[in-house]
Amino acid sequence: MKFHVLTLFPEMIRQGFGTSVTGRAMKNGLLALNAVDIREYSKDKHKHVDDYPYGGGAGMVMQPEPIGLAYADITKDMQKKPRVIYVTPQGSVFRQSMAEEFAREDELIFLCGHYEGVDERILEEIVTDYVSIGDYVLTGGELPALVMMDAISRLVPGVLNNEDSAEFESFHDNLLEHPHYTRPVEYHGKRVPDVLLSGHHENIDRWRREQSLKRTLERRPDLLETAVLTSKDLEYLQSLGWNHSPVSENVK
Ligand code: 9D3
Repeated sequence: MKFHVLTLFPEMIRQGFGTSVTGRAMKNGLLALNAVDIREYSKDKHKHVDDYPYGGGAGMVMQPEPIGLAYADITKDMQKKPRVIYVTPQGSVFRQSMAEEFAREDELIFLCGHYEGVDERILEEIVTDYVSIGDYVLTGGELPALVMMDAISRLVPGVLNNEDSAEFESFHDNLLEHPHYTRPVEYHGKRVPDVLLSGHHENIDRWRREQSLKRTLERRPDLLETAVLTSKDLEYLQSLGWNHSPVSENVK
């Protein structure tokens, strides 16, 4: 997977992506990053890339020409037009299913906006997907681009070690994970739950399942709407006071 990022802050993208798992995958040749400074495509003697909005109003708008030239340069040797993701608060909210879809591409282009926005004409010309990471206001699109690239990268075959990739392939029934414990057996007066030390695997599995259910009910009750639940699970949830009539297809 090759990521191209059109940005005014290429160093932020390189720093963020070059560390940890994605950095290692770049060294292994599984991932590649081309962080492109839009300012380098400005024809202005002061390297301006923005101007006042037609019609008036606050702030500045990124001009179409530098972005168009940077895009032309990136795509000049490509066989087909790549998907171009404009990261914007006005986009669809990024989901795991979108990460899975984007991970099937060979190359992706991210466009990061700054100022009040980007001239609509270049967006109409090159953008294929408008994507946000959620309903909060950030200072720019660089962190959202990094978030999406991280989520996409771990789905590229070979990027994760075998242990972690086997884990995400296993089916979790759309529930949150149970709590985890390691040594010591007592920390600040709190003991590891006895069941985990018992060696009784059936009891351990049931305890973990119940912890997952309890945690999901407390923290993400919305997930229970689409969770895959057994009749035993339903009984346990009802003992916690959950009242919801499930859709029969989701009952295991
Ligand atoms: C000043 C007008 N703003 C309306 C709230 C527009 C605005 C544009 C661009 C506000 C913030 C930004 C910078 N953010 C992004 O480019 C961005 C973003 C975000 O802020 N939150 C969640 N996802 C994304 S994707 C890109």
